[in-house]
Order: sequence, then structure tokens, then C-alpha cells
Amino acid sequence: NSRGNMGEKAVVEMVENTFELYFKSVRQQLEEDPVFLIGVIVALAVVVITCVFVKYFLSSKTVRSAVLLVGLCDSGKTLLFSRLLSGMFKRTQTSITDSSAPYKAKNDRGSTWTLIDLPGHDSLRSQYLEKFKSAARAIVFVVDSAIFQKEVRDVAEFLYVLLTDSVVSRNAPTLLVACNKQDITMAKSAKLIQQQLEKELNTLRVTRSAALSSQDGSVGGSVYLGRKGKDFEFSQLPMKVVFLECSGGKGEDGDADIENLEKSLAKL
Ligand SMILES: Nc1nc2c(ncn2[C@@H]2O[C@H](COP(=O)(O)OP(=O)(O)OP(=O)(O)O)[C@@H](O)[C@H]2O)c(=O)[nH]1
Ligand SMILES: [Mg+2]
Repeated sequence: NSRGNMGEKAVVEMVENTFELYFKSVRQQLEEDPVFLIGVIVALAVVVITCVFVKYFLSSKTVRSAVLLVGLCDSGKTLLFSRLLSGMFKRTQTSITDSSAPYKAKNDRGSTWTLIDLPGHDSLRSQYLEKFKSAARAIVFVVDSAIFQKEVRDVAEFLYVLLTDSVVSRNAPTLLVACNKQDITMAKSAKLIQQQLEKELNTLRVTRSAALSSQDGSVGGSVYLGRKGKDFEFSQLPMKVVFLECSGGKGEDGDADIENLEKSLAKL
């Protein structure tokens, strides 16, 4: 037993001696040879830089590449989807599911986004939004400008849900409000639609937060819209907001006007 202990001790001593010798020789070399010292410093620097890069790449968000087409029923999302992809008119029916296709932006970089057309129906809206909201690089919010006056309340409510969503607010995808159906004479201008929506969202914000705080005092997973104590304006939002006018065109031989939309998509 004691002989075994002795053996162990000898081994430990030997290992210690080897290390001591090794360190001694390293120290000697460091003192004698400045080039070796520089080599060591460079090696350490490389290790540190690599660590920083790895951390940076791991923490940087995955590139979001989806462009969502959202909006109320019959605002013209599916027709715009077709116009953007092929330029063609398409007879549409109320969408009941999503469809997606790669869209090549008209810019020098030739960026390719995944264009996704979502159904606008009340009962399907939120479930599809849940599915795609975290992938959104941009959200094209399509508005029927011709019957906007009648729908302003519904449009604002949809927009409110979208803008107070915690994921949307955190990722801050560009919001393109496409004031569609400009070929119709009664269509409201983008400027007027923006003003009306700001007014409507301002009142919605008051009623919604009052309703929420009377329930349980918390605002759940949603964030406050705009700045507290100030009338709501789109410029207060964390994301870039652009109002633009466009038209999917009327019927087979109606001309579409999607230039503004294409330009904005090219800048994403
Ligand atoms: N005049 C005119 N009609 C349009 C325009 N855009 C779409 N429409 C018509 O509006 C109707 C609805 O268009 P869709 O593209 O199916 O609407 P949607 O937003 O996809 O509707 P859902 O799928 O139900 O959410 C169709 O009859 C289109 O032809 C437009 O710019 N001008
Ligand atoms: Mg559709």
C-alpha cells in the first residue's frame, strides 16, 4: 500500500518537474527572443478576435426575408400579389389560405424576398399573422381606398392589432400602407387615408387601453401604440412607415399602377 503511495508521489513529482521545466524554457525564450513574444501576443489577439466574431454572428438576427401582404377582405391583396410576380391580371376569389412565391426586387442588388399573400377574412387573419409575423422584413398593408370611408374603423382596428404586437414592434419591419384601387374615381388619397387613420388610431388607443386596464391592469403581450401623452402619429412608431398609392387595375384590360409599390419594395 505504502509502496503504491510512493509510486503515485513520484509520478506527481515527475509531472510537476516536467511542467516547471517547460515553463522555465518558455520564460527563457520570452526573455531572450522578442520575436517569440510578439508571436504569443499575436496568437492571443487572434483568439480574442475570433471569439468576438463568433459571438457577433451568433447573436445577430437571422435575416428576415418575407414581405407580407395583409389587409381586410377584398382590398386587392391577391391581385397585387399576381401583378407583382407576373404583371398579369388574375380573377380572384376570397383567399382561404396563404400563398407565397419568391419576388425579385427591381434594384441593382437584385434582392429576392418571399412575397406572402395572407387571407383577409376576420376568422383567418390572426392565425396567419401569428404564423408569419416573425419572418416579416416588410408588411404591405393593403387598403381599399374606394370604400375607405366606410371601412375606416375596421382598417384601424386591424392596424392597431398589428402595430401593438410585441413581435412586430420588436422586429420593426417596414410598413408600406398601399392605398389601393386608385383607378376608381371615388378613391381617397394616401394623405387623407393617413390622416384619418392617425385620428382613428388615436381614439382606439384610448378605448383599448382603458378596456385592458379595467380587466387586469396589464397590457398583456402587446405594447403601447406611439408616445404617451401625445396625439398618435405614424412617425412615432419604431418602424419606417410609407403611405403610397397604387392600383391592381380593373379587369383584364385595366392598367395596373404598382410603380410606387415596386419602388418601395426595391428600397427594403
Ligand atoms: N377597380 C379595381 N378593382 C380591384 C383592384 N384591386 C383588386 N380589385 C378587385 O377587388 C376584388 C378583390 O381583390 P382580391 O385581390 O381578391 O382581394 P383580397 O385582398 O385578396 O381579398 P381576400 O383574399 O378576401 O382577403 C377583385 O374582384 C379584384 O378584381 C383595383 O386596383 N382596382
Ligand atoms: Mg386574397
